[in-house]
Amino acid sequence: MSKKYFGVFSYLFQSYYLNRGAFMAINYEQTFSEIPLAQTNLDAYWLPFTSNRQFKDNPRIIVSAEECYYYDADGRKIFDAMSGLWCSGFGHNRPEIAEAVNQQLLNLDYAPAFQFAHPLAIQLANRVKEITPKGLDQVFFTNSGSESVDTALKMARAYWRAKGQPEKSRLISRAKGYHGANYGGTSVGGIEPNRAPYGELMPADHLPHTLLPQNAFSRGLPENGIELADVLEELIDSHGASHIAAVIVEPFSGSAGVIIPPEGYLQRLRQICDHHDILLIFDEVISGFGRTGASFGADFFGVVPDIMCLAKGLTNGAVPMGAVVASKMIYETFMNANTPDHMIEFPHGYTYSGHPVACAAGLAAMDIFEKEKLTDKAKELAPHFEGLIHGLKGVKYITDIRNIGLAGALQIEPVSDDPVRRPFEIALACWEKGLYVRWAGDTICMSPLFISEKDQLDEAFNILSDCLSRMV
Ligand code: PXG
Ligand code: PLP
Repeated sequence: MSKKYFGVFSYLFQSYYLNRGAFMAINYEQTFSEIPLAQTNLDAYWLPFTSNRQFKDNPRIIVSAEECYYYDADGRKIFDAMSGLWCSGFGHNRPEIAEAVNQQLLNLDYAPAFQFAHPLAIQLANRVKEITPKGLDQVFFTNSGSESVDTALKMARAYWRAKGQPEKSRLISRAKGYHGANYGGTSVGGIEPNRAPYGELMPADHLPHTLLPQNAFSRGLPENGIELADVLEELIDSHGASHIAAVIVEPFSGSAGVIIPPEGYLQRLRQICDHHDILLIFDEVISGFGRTGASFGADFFGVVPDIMCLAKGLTNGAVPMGAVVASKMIYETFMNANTPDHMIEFPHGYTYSGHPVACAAGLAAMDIFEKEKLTDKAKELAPHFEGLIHGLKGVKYITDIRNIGLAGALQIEPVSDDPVRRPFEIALACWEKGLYVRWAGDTICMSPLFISEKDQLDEAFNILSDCLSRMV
């Protein structure tokens, strides 16, 4: 074996053995000694949602994690102020999840998802039903948020067909919404750069976003803009309610930079949907499982949708998994559609829907979520986070600051006509100083872990503030 390949294998081998037990001490020096060889082999890897050329010139390689920290290939300890990608709020490398996954792999690695079930999928469906708002009773498993969204859109359209109203097929979403990267989600998505490269997508109408200048620097829910929900009435007037299947929105927009709906806005959408017999879908991939300081965005805002999309926190990000939770009315409509019992009511699903290993991770994550009352933890920490993020008001180039629960964003003034450059430079400067924040469009986003300590957040904001002050 050539030295180069030996180096890579030896690194992988060492990382595996050094990381396999969360209780084992991590020997960083040894782990990282072979990393530079791994870095030379980046060619084959096409990274998702990444500036690949810049990355390959200056790779950021994360090799291990523990609680609220990442460790990179140079042995640096980095505070994770993003819960990975909004998904690992309960703490990295939870031994309970690792143990459950390990046991499951030794007991039942895979079971066919179509026409068969296994006990953990049934248990997890019941757990998700219990934890989600009353009225959302039927749980359909997917492998990601993107699959949850495409599942929900197909479910909504098939629901109206099952009811004998096939013309109710149009979908309405919102500008600046993010609904994953699959075809349906890209079509209803409202972040233009994510749509532009693909030409014609599925037809969808977009409500206006709720990012109003008069709401800049609101703490929590902004006051102005409830009337923006009434644009839904205009879309209904132009298409006719009899042609509209569903409205899909995030309770708060995460990816576009934590855009929070004004007071009463989601209630108004719910009223309009009820009045015109249109389904309301909440995409809670980010807002679910405690991020707002309530269990779900639906609980935070006091609005229950007909269908909810979940992922991320369901397994604490440890194993890919998503779920769609629908009302009994929707499920019963499929069941009562007058087809013989041996016919498939909803011809949809994935090889790995309800995968046994993902279910094991999900059940362990739900145990942690409930036993450690992590929603309460997020709620308790949220005012401290709010104080810190709004403490940056007045710093140059920050044109808005928004927050909800343990999610927040800084809006950064563009450099001439390039809105991305400055957030990118700020986040890279933070990374160099041991802090991971996310740069997305013209924003810097933060979504710290629920188990973060106040002094860890204080330190993170010191670094951020220092990096912001050095920007030219
Ligand atoms: N819906 C919403 C509301 C999301 O936030 C998805 C669907 C898609 O989930 P998957 O698991 O297919 O990625 C998401 C995912 C970011 C960022 O920093 C956001 C997401 C994913 C990665 C990065 O804005 N959201
Ligand atoms: N493409 C082909 C050729 C397949 O056979 C399948 C599944 O059987 C898929 C795509 C979908 O894969 P998945 O079920 O993992 O989403």
